[in-house]
Amino acid sequence: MAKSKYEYVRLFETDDTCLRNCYVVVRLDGRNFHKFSEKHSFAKPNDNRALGLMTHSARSVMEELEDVVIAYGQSDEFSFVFKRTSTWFKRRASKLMTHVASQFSSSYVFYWKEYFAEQPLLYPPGFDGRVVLYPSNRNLRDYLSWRQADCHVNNLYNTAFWTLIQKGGLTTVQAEERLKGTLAADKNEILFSEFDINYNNEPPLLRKGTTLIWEKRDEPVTKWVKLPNEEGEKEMTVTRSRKRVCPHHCDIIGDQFWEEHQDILESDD
Ligand code: DGT
Ligand code: MG
Ligand code: MG
Ligand code: MG
Ligand code: MG
Repeated sequence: MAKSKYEYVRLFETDDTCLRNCYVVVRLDGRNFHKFSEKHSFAKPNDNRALGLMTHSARSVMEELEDVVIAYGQSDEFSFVFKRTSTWFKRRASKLMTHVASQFSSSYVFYWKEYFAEQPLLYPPGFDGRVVLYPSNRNLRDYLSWRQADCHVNNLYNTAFWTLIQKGGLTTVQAEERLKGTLAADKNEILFSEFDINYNNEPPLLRKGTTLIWEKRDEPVTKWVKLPNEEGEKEMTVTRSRKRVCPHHCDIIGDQFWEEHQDILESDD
C-alpha cells in the first residue's frame, strides 16, 4: 500500500532507547501528596493504610509488567529496577516509564477501597516518573542505599517532630524550633529520655521502607491425579514451587541482604 503523505511525521519521533547493560530504574513519586495526605486524613507521621496501598500498587506493577527484579518504596515514592538485560519494549525509556506510572496509578485507585474503607477517594491522584540508568551493581546499590537513607532521615525527623506535638503538646512551630540543628543522636535522645521511645524499636516498615523481590515459595495445589490400573482419579494436594512478589522491611544498604538474595543482581562482567 502506498504511504500517505503524512507518514513523514514519524521521523519527528526521537530515539529514547536505554543504554545496553544498564539497570533501568523508574522512580515514581506522588504528585502533591502534601495536600493529598491532608485531604484524605492520613495518620501522622505514617499512615499504614497509605503504605499498604503503595506496596499493593507496586506489587501490581511487578506482576503485570516484565523484568522488574526489585522495587523499593517509602513515603509517596516507589523505585522499580528492570534487569540490566531486559529488552522489554526495546528498552524505550518512555514506554517503560509510562507503563510503570499508569499501572501504578490505576492500581492505586483500583485498590483504594481495600485500604481506606471509610475514607472516600476525593480526587484522582497522580504520580510523576523519571528514568535513571545505572551501569554497575555498585551504582545500583548506592542508588537504593540513597533512597533507604532518605527514608531513615525523614522518618526519624518526622517521628521526633510528631511525638513532640502529639505527646509533648508542642505546636508545629515549637517542634520545628526544638529540632532545628539537631543530629540523629539528638533526636534519638529526645525520643528516649522524654517519651520513653527507643527509635530502633519502631516498626521496620517505617524505619526501612519496603523492598519487593521475587521469591520461590512452596505452595499447596490441589489437582486430580490418575490412579493406576484405570481405577479412576483422586484429588490430591501437591506442593508446587511458585515465584511470588515478597515484601521485606530490612536493611538493603549492607551486604547481608544481597548475599542472601544473589539472584537479584546480574554479574558486572
Ligand atoms: P511533589 O512530589 O513535588 O509533587 O510534592 P509532595 O507534596 O508529594 O512532596 P514529597 O513527595 O517531597 O513529600 C511527600 C509528602 O507526602 C509529604 O508532605 C508527606 C506526605 N506523606 C507521605 N506519606 C505520608 C503518610 O504516611 N502520612 C502523612 N501524614 N503524610 C504522608
Ligand atoms: Mg517530588
Ligand atoms: Mg510527592
Ligand atoms: Mg516523595
Ligand atoms: Mg498501542
